[in-house]
Amino acid sequence: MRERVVVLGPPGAGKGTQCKLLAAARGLLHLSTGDLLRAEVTTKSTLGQQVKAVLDRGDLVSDNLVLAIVRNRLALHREGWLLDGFPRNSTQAAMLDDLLADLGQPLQVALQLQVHEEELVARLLIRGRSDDTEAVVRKRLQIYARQTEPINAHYQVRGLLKCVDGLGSVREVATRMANSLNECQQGEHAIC
Ligand code: B4P
Repeated sequence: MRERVVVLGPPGAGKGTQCKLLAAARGLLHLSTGDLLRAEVTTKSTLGQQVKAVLDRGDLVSDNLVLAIVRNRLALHREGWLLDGFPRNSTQAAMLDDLLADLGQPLQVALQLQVHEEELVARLLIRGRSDDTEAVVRKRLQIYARQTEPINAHYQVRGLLKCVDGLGSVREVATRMANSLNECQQGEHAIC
């Protein structure tokens, strides 16, 4: 059966890097809300200009806008998917539960990539996107701690949270991610 997976973790943990590899290896849809928002920015539409201002501040874009993006894509794609960067707060987590119940596509696992703060800051400063200045990165990490990290508990109480060590080479982390998904496919309980 094709996997239905949420990938969680702080900014710079490597969610996008790992999701690209996993999606290619397992034939899954990779749905990155960050990439979709940045694509909107490049259209230079009015909405794109509003989104750019939010991204450059390091804030989160509105829940309804992000949900609309995710709903449209998942409704068209029932085969198996990786959600990268969504949900990012408890409202989005509840919205996703409702959406998946409507679509009849239950979540199989939430993989939580774990990386300590100094490594995150170093990686993002090297990445150097327009939202990767030190001040903006620190703000995004604060928002992560306040709004996103608490949703780990949302998945943990449902027995769906599995932690993956995000330190090491991209290849080493990819092997851990793949092993974690294989364990879930074999019916092992998700643990963190
Ligand atoms: P995202 O696009 O999701 O990006 P991210 O969290 O900053 O990075 P990610 O964890 O994917 O790290 P990456 O693989 O790139 O979010 C950007 C913004 O979009 C948010 O701040 C927010 O404003 C908005 N947004 C997105 N989703 C939203 C939502 N649901 N609701 C509201 N707003 C939303 O890796 C980082 C760097 O590390 C790369 O340079 C990579 O090459 C490097 N790297 C990766 N793995 C490594 C490894 N093992 N070792 C060394 N370097 C590594």
